Amino acid sequence: MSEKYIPPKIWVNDADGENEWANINSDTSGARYEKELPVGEHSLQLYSLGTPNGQKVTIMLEELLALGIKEAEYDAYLINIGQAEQFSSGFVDVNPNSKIPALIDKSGDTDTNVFESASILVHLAEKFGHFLPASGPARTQTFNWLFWAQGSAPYLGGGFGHFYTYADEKQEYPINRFAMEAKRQLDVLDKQLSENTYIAGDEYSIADMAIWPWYGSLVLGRLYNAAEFLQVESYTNVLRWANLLEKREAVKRGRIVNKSWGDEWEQVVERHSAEDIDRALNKYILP
Ligand SMILES: N[C@@H](CCC(=O)N[C@@H](CS)C(=O)NCC(=O)O)C(=O)O
Repeated sequence: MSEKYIPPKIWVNDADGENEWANINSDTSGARYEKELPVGEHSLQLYSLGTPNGQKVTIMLEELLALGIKEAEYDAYLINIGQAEQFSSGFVDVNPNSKIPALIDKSGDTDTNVFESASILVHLAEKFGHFLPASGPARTQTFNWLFWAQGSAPYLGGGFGHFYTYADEKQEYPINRFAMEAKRQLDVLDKQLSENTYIAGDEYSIADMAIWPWYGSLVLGRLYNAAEFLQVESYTNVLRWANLLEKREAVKRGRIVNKSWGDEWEQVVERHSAEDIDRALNKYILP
């Protein structure tokens, strides 16, 4: 444990150290350099990375394509956040918050920039009329759980994941605090899924797509290598649901888009057509 920290009267940014993010994080926003984003041929242009927040959107796009909606074709470009690509002038024009995922919808008279993963999910759901009930209690339930995901996952990612996996030094206090919260959240989901097939009820929705990449991946042992630490096997309903979604073709496809790490078959660094994903999946070798 480091020596006792006493906050100074005024905070100053003296972040340094071995942590790879120390030189990327900053206390100011906005573009750090001039560079335009590439633009492909489809009307939906996605700028993202295959992290859970990125996967939400590519799963949704693949689900729409699986329904035969050709207008959901998209170009997905990689934004390497470790190389500060989220701070290019082009990316900041699409998302002033400099975080993936970000989308440009070019199908209208003027281009629409859409940022925040939940906003992108709602935009696509409303544009194509799928995965978000049009009205009534089912729509409210879907929003309840969609917003739950947006409010809760930062405690799992920025809280638990950061201190358990990424921080230079393992510290008991934050790991305890966020492990407690991550387990509480899993328990919330487990109770909800004990009475419902999907998160918001009987129907698969954008709430499932927002929650699965975080909590599904966690219980399937793919996130932070923390399955044993958090005893994820005790959340049997979350596991049942995570496996149910895992079997969906669109989930298999969407979760590997804009991924530049892992096994060869799960890396689709850029996606411009269905073949880009097919090619990667064909490299999958059964264990
Ligand atoms: N609330 C945002 C969170 C997005 C987010 O945190 N993205 C991370 C990657 S998962 C990012 O781009 N981080 C880069 C940075 O913080 O500089 C959303 O849901 O879209």
